[in-house]
Amino acid sequence: MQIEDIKLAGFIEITDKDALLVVDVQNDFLPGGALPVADGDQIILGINELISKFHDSDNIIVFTQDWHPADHQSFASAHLGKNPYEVFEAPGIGPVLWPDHCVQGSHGASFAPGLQTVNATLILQKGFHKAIDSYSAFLENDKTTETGLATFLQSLEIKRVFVCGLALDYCVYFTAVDARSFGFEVIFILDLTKPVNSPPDSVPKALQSMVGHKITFVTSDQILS
Ligand code: VGL
Ligand code: ZN
Repeated sequence: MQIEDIKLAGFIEITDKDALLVVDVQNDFLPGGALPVADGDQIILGINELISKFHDSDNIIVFTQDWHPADHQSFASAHLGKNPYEVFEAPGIGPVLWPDHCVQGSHGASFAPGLQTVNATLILQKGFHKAIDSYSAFLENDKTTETGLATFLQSLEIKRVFVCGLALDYCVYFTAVDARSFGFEVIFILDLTKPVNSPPDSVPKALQSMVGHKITFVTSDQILS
């Protein structure tokens, strides 16, 4: 399954039970960054427009930041003889190892230039446990440790989340699927996300899985306020 094969839902109106989740739009995931996503910079203006819509209607807006200690076990550099993007599986780590990226407090971990974060309701940092990665904004990769986001959104009576950001096949994908498992409806904004494409089948797998999890797909021009 490819992006072109996804069936779009049509127009969707934002209600007061909706939150916007902007996932990991950080320097290291932009072209030229440590873990570059092709055209990752091309989604920023569109995300800003969506942020404005959610802000104008007084909706919840959550930003996440990938936020790793310098010796994080998802980095190839933490494993003797291993290279970035090499296949690697350990509890809470994998399916591949990464270049050093989004180190806490670094320029690479900062939000992308121009991203409108001033109206954030919550900025959630994740991936800070040295031995456990967290692709998802809801649940760390041990599939047990919660980030607190589900409880936060539930306490605000949010029923549906709109997800966008970087990268389609990792943090946005796992955030979308975990949102479903916590009982939220999920609107996946296909034109406001870009993939890492590693390993090479990561995108078709992620798309297939999201279809199976009853996630709704739209493009940003179909979102009405
Ligand atoms: C991500 C790989 C490693 C992401 C984060 O934000 O999608 N991908 N860390
Ligand atoms: Zn990471």
